This record gives sequence, structure tokens and C-alpha cells, in this order.
Amino acid sequence: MIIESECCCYASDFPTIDTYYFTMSSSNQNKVWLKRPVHVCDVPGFIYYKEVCFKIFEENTKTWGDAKQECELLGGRLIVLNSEYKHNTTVEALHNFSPNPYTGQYFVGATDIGSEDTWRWVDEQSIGSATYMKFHGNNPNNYDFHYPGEDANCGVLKMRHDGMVDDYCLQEKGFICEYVKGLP
Ligand SMILES: [Ca+2]
Ligand SMILES: [Ca+2]
Repeated sequence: MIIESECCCYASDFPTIDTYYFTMSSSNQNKVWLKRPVHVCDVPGFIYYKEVCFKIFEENTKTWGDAKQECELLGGRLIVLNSEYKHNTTVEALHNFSPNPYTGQYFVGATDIGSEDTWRWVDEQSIGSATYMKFHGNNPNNYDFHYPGEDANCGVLKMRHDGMVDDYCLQEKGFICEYVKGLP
């Protein structure tokens, strides 16, 4: 199903997200705004993009634990970026759909709660380096600049870096849910 930007469903689901994007013209370097059709998933409010059904929570910020619960209440989970393809696809989608495509930061489904420096995705029993997980720079360093002295046990995807950092879990941030068919 394709819904154009005028559709009431899209507008009510994502009141803060502009349905237009710009691209740079190779000839004159001017910004050209284009109308973009939005492909939606089977579940209300989720956008389909290259095999990923995701929903951005931008203004309704939550702690990591509450964000995880919110995603599960919707029948999904905090997004799991356990492959290079999934990570890059999600970054690309956020550059297209996020209201803050280059400054946004979102909780995702990565944590080392329970065992310091043993990172896992929320969907998996397997832990540690066996799983793809793309951190930025010297992260994970169990340090959050804004919360020195607190553990940093929750993954945040920062659009500025196109990668993940570990931050303090009990602060409130935007987050990304995904819907995967077959999940309970
Ligand atoms: Ca940690
Ligand atoms: Ca950190």
C-alpha cells in the first residue's frame, strides 16, 4: 500500500515528520524538494523501508526500559541492528524519515545491563562479539558525557555519527521500534 503525503493516516501518525525531502541537484547544487510516497507496514504507524518496518518516536521520549516496553506493547521490539545491512538500511531510513536526520539520537535494542561490557540485542540469547553491533569511536566505554558517574548500559543510535554509543539508560530519549512478523 502506498499513501501519499496528503493522507490523513500518515499525517495523524507522524505529525512532526515532513513528508517531503530534499536532494541536491548535480547540475546546480540547488535543493529540490520532492514529494515522497510512504510505504506503510501491516501494523498501524509503521513505515516500510527495504525490509524494515520501523516507527520513530521523536517527541514522546522515554527511558530505555520504558521504550522497550512501549515497542513490545505495539507487538514489536526496540530495533535490532545485528547486521551491516540492517544497520545501514536503518541509518538510511532515518536520514530520509527522521525529523532530525543528522542530529537525532534514539534508543535501540542493545544493552549490557546485567553483565558489564557483555553487549546483546534484545531479541537474542546469544551475547558478546558473535553478534554484529556497530559502535562509534571509542564506544562502548560505559560513559555518558551528560551523566558522569553513572553506568552507560544502553545503545543509542546517533545520526551525527551513523553509529551507536552507550549512554545512561534512565534518561529519556527518542527511540525506534521495529515490527517483525512472527514475533509474539
Ligand atoms: Ca555498560
Ligand atoms: Ca559512551
